[in-house]
Amino acid sequence: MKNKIVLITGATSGIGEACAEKFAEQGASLILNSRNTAKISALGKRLSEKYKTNILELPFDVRDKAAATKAIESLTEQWEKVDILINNAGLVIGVDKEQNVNLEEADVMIDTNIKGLLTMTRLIVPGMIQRQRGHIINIGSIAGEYAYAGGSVYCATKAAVKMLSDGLRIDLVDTPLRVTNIRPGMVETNFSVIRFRGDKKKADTVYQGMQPLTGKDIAETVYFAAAAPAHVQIADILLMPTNQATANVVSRSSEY
Ligand code: NDP
Ligand code: 8X3
Repeated sequence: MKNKIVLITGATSGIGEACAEKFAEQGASLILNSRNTAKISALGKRLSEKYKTNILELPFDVRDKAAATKAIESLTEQWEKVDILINNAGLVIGVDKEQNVNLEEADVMIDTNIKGLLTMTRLIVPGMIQRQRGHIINIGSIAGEYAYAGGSVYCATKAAVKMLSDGLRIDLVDTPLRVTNIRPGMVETNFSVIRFRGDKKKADTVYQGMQPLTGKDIAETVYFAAAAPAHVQIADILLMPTNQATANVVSRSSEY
């Protein structure tokens, strides 16, 4: 991964942070994004000291098209040739039934998980085509395949990520660019804390009696796809804990 530039959205927590660690360890230069400037700086400092790798801090909200455009247009020659875009920023809020959903919260999920991902793709991929080099790795979800109670808006956004990934792969078929959709099942990160609007106790119950995946497990899979030889396109990976079978079929009987 030496000399590769990797842009990670949502890099300051969970899966994004684990990807940042993995790619830094492998010598890539990193562009770190999320909305939290202080967290980006702390992560950037930690990774550059530990791995002596180049880091660019690029805070913005992926929902804000103008801010995203300004940030990408501000990239200097050293940073503008992004090799790998990891579209990871995303979230779920609430477990409300579809008929009771808070429409503002639904907008946040749709604007982040679908429109933010599309904005980043639109801003980065034309340059990759010009350079005839690049890999777009979208973080989808098992939730894009199976709807579950109280999750329909989130599930719909991740179904959209699958279609945006498949569609982009078709649109880039005559180029050397690759598109990967990574679809994790349950991963213990800050994800469920956000889902339960900051209630950590409730979030912990999601993973009780079973061993969830970690951000590191997903980062290893993302790296596997990124490190495959140029003629190999890992199109889609569904991975989940051993005791999970669908989005909501989980065995909690195991002794973990
Ligand atoms: P975390 O909550 O731990 O991390 C989410 C990251 O996204 C944070 O860095 C957050 O930082 C950032 N983020 C959120 N909104 C925005 C925004 N508008 N603009 C820029 N950055 C943003 O969750 P995960 O690591 O679990 O989630 C990462 C991805 O993985 C998401 O797309 C999620 O849907 C997906 N996923 C998660 C699974 C799980 O079980 N955890 C399973 C399957 C998929 P900040 O809020 O500071 O901006
Ligand atoms: C997160 C996975 O199915 O637990 O994308 O909501 S799920």
